[in-house]
Amino acid sequence: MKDQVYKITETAKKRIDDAVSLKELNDIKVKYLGKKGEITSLLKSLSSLSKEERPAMGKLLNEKRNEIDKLILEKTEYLNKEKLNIKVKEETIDVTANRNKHDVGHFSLINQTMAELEGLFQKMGFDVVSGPEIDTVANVFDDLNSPKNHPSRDLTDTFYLSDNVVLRPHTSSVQIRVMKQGKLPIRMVSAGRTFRNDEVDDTHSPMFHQMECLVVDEGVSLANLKDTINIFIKNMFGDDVKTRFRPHYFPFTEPSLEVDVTCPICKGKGCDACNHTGWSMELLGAGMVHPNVLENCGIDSEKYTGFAFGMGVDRIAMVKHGINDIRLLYDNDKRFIEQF
Ligand code: FA5
Repeated sequence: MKDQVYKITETAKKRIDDAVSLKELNDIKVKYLGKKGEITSLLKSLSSLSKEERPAMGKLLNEKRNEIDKLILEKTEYLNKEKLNIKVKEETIDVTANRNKHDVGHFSLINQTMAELEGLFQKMGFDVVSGPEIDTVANVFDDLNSPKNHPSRDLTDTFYLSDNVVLRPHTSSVQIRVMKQGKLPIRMVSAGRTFRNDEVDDTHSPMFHQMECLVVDEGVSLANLKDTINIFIKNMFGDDVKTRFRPHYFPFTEPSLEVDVTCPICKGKGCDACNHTGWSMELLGAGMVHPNVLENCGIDSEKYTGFAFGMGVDRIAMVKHGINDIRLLYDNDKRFIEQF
């Protein structure tokens, strides 16, 4: 019986060693240690042995049963680990995969338009400068020659943070800041946010964007102003777009003009985008810098002249892209944003 026990154990050990699946291991366990297993059967047959032989054989069988059980357990752990390793390898997450599934954002149409305008003016030799969105009443109104009773100074038009500090209602305050630095000649543009207590409608927003342009030098004329505007309009909207200059009034320029263009969508024939007028909405205010403004900034108005204009960036974007409601620029509707 002893030989038989060793033989069974050796065969069991070899089969455990060769096993490649948990199912195989389970079968081995049943075959040797199960209810009717070979080792179990031998244990059951101990009663047929003599009293003297029984203890030693019982001890041996128990040792071999424990040995086989331990080997099956170890092999089970090994196979489980191997299974996990294969799974980890197969399921490794490739963080570079499917990258096109994620949406990539981009600059808003307003920022794209401001960058395009700045690039255009830089090519024409202008400096790009920035100015604060909160400014003094002096920079925003007084030094721009605005009379104390001018309606734009009213609380119903301008957001006051205190008696002397406002959210700038136009970028013209940057003109004053640059002129006061005293470096001449000046050729600059400055774009950014502006704020007015305006009712929201298709073409008005209480927060909108302007770009200011200022040139101060000896011999600057209205012809230079018109020429500069024409060049930038054609570059922005196309060669076939015509510019219209209408007389206007601003306290800080004399003479003053308002400017619009033929609708770039229908080329002036009339379409939905221009309400069938053939003309864009008003795009910008312009004029020759008032001598009082030059003097307020310490510039000799007998020697120097200048022109300036301030355009609505939102409206430039609207006219260029045929957008008929300014609110679309601020709604953050992806269907709209994705078009640009
Ligand atoms: C001015 O703001 C002057 N500072 C422009 C100027 C500068 C004139 C330098 C002369 C010399 P105006 O209020 O017209 O002008 O505004 C200029 C442009 O800003 C308008 O033509 C329009 O395009 C835009 N704009 C004005 N108010 C709004 C608003 N509430 N929403 C959107 N765009 C506006």
